[in-house]
Amino acid sequence: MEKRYYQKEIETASREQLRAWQDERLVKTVNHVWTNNEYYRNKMKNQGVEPGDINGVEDLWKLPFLTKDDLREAYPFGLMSKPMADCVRIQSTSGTTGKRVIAFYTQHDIDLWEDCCARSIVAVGGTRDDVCQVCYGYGLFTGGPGLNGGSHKVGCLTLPMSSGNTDRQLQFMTDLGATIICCTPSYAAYLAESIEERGLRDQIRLKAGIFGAEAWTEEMRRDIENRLGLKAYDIYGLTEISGPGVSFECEEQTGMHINEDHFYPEIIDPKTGKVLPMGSKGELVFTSLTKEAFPLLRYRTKDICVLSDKPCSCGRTLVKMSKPMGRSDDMMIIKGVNVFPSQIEMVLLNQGLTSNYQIIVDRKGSSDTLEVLVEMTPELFSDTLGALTQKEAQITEALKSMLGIMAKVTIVEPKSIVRSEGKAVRVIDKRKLYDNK
Ligand code: DLL
Repeated sequence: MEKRYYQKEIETASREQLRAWQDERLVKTVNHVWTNNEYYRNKMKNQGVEPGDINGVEDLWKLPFLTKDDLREAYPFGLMSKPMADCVRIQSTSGTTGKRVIAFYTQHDIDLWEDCCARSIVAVGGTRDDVCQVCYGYGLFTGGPGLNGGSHKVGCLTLPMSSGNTDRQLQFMTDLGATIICCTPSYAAYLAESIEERGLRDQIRLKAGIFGAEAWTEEMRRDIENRLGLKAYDIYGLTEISGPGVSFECEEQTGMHINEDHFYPEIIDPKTGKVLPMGSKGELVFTSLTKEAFPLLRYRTKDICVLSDKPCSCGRTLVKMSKPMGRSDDMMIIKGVNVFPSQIEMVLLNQGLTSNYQIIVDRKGSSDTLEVLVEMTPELFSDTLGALTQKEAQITEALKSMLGIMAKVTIVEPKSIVRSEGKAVRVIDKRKLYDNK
């Protein structure tokens, strides 16, 4: 693929230049929040730190962390750092794990966020000749608006589909010859299935997919690439920090380049808060360097990953983050063992099954139980009952060697697991019901 960048001078800048931008922008951001935001000023005072103590990113450790609890406490306006009159938009999280987070944007904030999304589209080969179908949700969710703005900036013909209505998605995809698709990986898998069922594979022109907003494995990447005949690229982001495009994958497909001129990353030990050296696994923390309305300093994402500053063949000098290995939130402790849904997904796909699965965790007496429901594939459908039982036993064995604990595996009928149009809900943890009582 021809090497192309949306903002070459930034994406391929020397590390010294990047550091100079980061230092300067951090100092500016710290002064901005100190002057314009009481919540921050108090937080910094409590930590005994003043703007004069921060001369660059080497002083970042002096600043307090910010967590989702701060965002809840300051809800809705407490972390807004520009007058309401300067803000032009909000976006919000779905609020599944508590109160919603509302993020505010000035026009300048939106402009820079859309640049980040444009970098991702160009990195997957997007140009003004492309037709970009955006099927992330529009509205409060950042996925649709972010990629929509990025697609405009690149000059693609943008199809603002939003999520759902699969028949309409496929009609536009085929009639208009979409070449790039943006959606969650679970919805991409569902679209692939629907295309196979309708016999539309020959009419699909997709060359690249920009998939993110939820955890997905390399196995799932290969599955989607084979079934949709495209290259599948990862994109990461979170509402608090702006939305999609905090980091994005390039042609190497080995991790996501962080837009470090806007977001400064740190990896910390989630237990002690200690900053860990490059290459260590830990919790990702971001400091926004250019945001005006809703700047966040040292925001703990709860996403566990590894950073890498190894040179990339694409020519970008921006450090890369690995796929998040699950959120510290997502991690289940079952029978005392740490289990991530992604480990289960990896086993299922390696066993020739699909990503149509569900994990049910429960408690019988004082003991935890783990049940995995996975849908039959067409090949298994024709098998005898004996063969199915054998397959279940094989999966149970593979899960045991991956996780170290026993799971009850049931192969269920095709289409019996609900398909997702946005972020898939893979885990039902019934234990939470008892704990919340
Ligand atoms: O999911 C923003 C987004 C939209 C990203 C579209 C990519 C594409 P939130 O709803 O605030 O924002 O959820 C943020 O989703 O902290 C991660 O745990 C998870 N996440 C996002 N991207 C990825 C990814 C959007 N590529 C939370 N891989 C984050 C794994 C992801 N997890």
